[in-house]
Amino acid sequence: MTSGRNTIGTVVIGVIGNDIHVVANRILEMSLQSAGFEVLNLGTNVKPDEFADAALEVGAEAVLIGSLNGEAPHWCHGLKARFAARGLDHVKLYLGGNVVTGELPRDEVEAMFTRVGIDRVFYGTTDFDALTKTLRKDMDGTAAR
Ligand code: B12
Repeated sequence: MTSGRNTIGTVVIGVIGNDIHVVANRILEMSLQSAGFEVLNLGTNVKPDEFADAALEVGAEAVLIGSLNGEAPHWCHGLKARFAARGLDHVKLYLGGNVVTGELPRDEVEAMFTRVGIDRVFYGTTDFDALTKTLRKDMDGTAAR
């Protein structure tokens, strides 16, 4: 984690489940740090409770979850409740990557995950600059739903 001074907010990132794809996770960490966020990177193979525990520990305003191996529907089920159980309903949950197996229409994928409490779904190739802009707006309360 970087030094806590002069940052615009704290976020937790990681790759959920039994997922070892690490490349985007490292790039995302660097993008967020250079955009001015304080980042706790949990790395790969992160279980749902570990995300929630880490968010509680560092007072994160958002948790950015990667999933590349197609298992996101399984791992995201019940995720929001784990945050709620720790009094973290306000924490924004972002999900990105190859979040389903194979390819599905984007709106179908977004609906699948918003139904289980994910606030922002980024399906497939993602512009991390655009992502950090959305994150910034979510943190200062000016984002559109
Ligand atoms: C390298 C690689 C591996 C390496 C991983 C090495 C490592 N430690 O990282 C190895 C060989 C180990 C591997 C293993 C497996 N892999 Co693999 N792998 C890839 C590959 C070729 C490249 C991934 C990569 O690094 N891309 C570069 C990064 C920068 O791009 P990216 O990961 O796509 O990330 C972008 C977006 O997804 C998004 N994004 C990613 N993370 C996040 C997070 C957030 C918060 C946000 C907002 C956005 C976001 O933004 C990024 C920039 O656009 C892809 C195919 C491909 N060409 O994409 C398959 C791929 C991801 N693998 C796949 C699979 C199935 C597997 C295995 C299950 C194969 C197997 N049967 O064993 C295992 C998984 C084992 C496990 N436990 O997870 C599938 C997933 C299929 C799906 N989801 O439908 C893919 C898509 C290949 C395919 N076409 O079938 N893999």
